[in-house]
Amino acid sequence: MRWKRIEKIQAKMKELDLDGFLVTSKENRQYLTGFTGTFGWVLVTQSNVYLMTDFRYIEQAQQQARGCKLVRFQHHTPVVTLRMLMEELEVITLGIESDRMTVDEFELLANQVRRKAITPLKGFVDQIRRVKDEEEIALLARAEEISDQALAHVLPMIKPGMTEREIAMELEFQMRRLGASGVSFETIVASGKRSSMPHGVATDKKVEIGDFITMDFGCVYQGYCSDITRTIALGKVDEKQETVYNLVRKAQEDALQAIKAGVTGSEIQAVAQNVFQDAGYGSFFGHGLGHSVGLEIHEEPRFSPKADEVIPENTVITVEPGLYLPNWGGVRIEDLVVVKKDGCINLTHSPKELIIL
Ligand SMILES: [Mn+2]
Repeated sequence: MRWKRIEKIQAKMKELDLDGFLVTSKENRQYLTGFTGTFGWVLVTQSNVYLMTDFRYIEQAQQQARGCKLVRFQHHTPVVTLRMLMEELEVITLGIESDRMTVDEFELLANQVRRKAITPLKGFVDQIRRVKDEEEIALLARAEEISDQALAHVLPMIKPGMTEREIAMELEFQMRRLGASGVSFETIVASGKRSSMPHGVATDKKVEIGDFITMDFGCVYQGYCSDITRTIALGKVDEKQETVYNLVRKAQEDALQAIKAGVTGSEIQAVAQNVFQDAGYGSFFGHGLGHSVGLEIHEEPRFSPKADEVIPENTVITVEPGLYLPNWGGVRIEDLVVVKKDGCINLTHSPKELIIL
């Protein structure tokens, strides 16, 4: 049980006059209870936390969700079980995760619970998840370390003729070997001209001498995601490749220097954008500079041109500038950092000088 997190939910419920808050999403369920099973609903009230799940997960829930009251879905459907529990607890007003529920689930719920008693809430738990606690930062650091170690292991294996898919598989295998439960998103390995596609997932293309190879990958470790990108060259580079690489590296370095609690996401975006602009490459960077990472790979807050909110201390966020020149290639470098009062702590330790294998 994560009491500090639950207390924050209960305080927000009080403000909105909610007797209960229903959690239906996997990540928020784990965040509030510790339970990692794929099926279960959580009902938070002012006095208790109820975890409803089925036969398959009872034993796991007992072990993981200590302090929760367990309710087994048995003779009734989940919505009927919930309605009965709400009656028993005299829960009248109910908040739900409007951004994590299907229309079908909502209709089923509204058939059981008076529609007027339901308050759809967007990002209710996510708002709290923006700032990571110590335990979360430790898990994110380990997840990122696993990715660092996998890259160090795989770099010496990369040879001309190896396919992008083979490189991706090696990275994924090493991360699993080091304790990851899986990948946090589909591994991107984009080489040669394909590296101009920011999200070019690995194909059967063979890597060749003179290619840039962009590897963007991450793992899930105890529920927490990692995210790293490195671009390396194979055999040799020409002058233009070196210029583009150094620009991306400078943009990232300047952004890293500027990050601290209290700045806005758009300010940091502008730092990187200005480096590219000044060099005449402004139009080749077209995505956000970074996103927060936690139980999900893409969380708020972000670095983007539209992000006007300030970044709070203990946000864990990526810094990933890139340049993409169509029909030529591209470079991206991505680190994961913890935002602090007067700077940031980099969780990524893979080298950033241009590696030519
Ligand atoms: Mn990323």
